[in-house]
Amino acid sequence: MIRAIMIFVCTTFSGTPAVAAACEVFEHMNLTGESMTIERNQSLPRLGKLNNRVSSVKVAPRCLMIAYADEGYNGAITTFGPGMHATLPDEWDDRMSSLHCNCQ
Ligand SMILES: [Ca+2]
Repeated sequence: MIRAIMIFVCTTFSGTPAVAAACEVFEHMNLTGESMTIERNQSLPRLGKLNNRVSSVKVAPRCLMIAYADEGYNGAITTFGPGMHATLPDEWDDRMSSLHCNCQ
């Protein structure tokens, strides 16, 4: 029993990067497909290969993703708080073009 717990603890922590990405965007829903990571307090004025293709996002604790419909932080704006956003609202699916990842 103790051995089983030790294995569980080791695999749990070894699977966690020392510094997790502050914000991540994904091509498909449920955090799948191509992805891009954004470090804490970094911004992307354009999303490149994922421009108008983001369908789910993940935000680390104490971080906030501010997303824009157009490149260069223009157009419609929305925010995503900490956690996994397995799907985006209809008006944001495949529309995101720039973002900030602000962390405390
Ligand atoms: Ca767009």
